[in-house]
Amino acid sequence: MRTVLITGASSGIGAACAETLAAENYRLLLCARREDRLEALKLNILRKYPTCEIHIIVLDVRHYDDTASAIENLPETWKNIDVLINNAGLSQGLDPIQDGDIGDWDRMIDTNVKGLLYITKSVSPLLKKSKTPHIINIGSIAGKEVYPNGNVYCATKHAVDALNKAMRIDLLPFGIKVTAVNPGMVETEFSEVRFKGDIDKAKRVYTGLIPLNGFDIAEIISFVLSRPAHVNINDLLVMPTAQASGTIINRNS
Ligand code: NDP
Ligand code: 8X3
Repeated sequence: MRTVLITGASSGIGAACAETLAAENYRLLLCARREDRLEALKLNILRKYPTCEIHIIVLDVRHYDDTASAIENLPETWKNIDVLINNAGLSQGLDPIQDGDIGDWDRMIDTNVKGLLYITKSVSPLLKKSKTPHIINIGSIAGKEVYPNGNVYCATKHAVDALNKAMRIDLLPFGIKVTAVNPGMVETEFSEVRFKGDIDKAKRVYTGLIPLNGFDIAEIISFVLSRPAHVNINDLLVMPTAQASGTIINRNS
């Protein structure tokens, strides 16, 4: 039975990964800041899969000391981590660079880049002991191209792209698989967070097309994780059929 640690498990792609991997007999370490959401997800999964083992980690990945000590203080039975899904992340604001909000920039850089690094550094020693170690980094189409007003969010996802390649090199001697999964538009709480609770504005992002949903991404991650030991998918870009690039979208599909 493999153990997976999922960051950003309280919502969207991370929550869908938790449910999908529970169905495949994974033991789940669920990490996010909102404990009530993680508890609700745990109950929901246990209703469907009563024998699933689940441990909750309430954590803000922006703080290195908290991250390191949360991993260090895991019960011994939860230290056999096989898979890390670096999914926690966010976008804040969609403004031209000259009007950008410093707080927004800090939150994105601290979460999407530094948080990903902190959790990876903390979990890597445990992954080295696994027979089937694998890190999945959730990047984005925003890590492959830059779109108007995407500036800092795009920069953080380009950093994830670079770190994915760097991890692949540095962790190669330990047999740790490293994969980037880069989605286009996925309807989650992402746009609500980007537009700071403006639900109408968030909904308009997905008007006139069928976006991806969290389970579309979770199924792909499940496929990536189920390849034979000698096969690694390095980098994967997935978009709704109605999306051709960060900005070219067919809204009448
Ligand atoms: P959601 O807003 O639905 O989920 C984001 C998750 O990240 C939440 O569980 C949130 O939990 C967690 N999170 C945010 N900040 C922190 C933090 N400081 N510490 C710990 N956890 C944190 O969005 P998505 O599911 O869409 O996003 C997941 C990932 O997918 C992100 O990295 C995003 O950039 C990426 N992505 C999303 C796309 C989309 O269109 N939706 C497309 C491409 C990539 P909590 O608030 O409880 O801490
Ligand atoms: C999220 C998708 O298109 O807003 O990473 O960059 S997008």
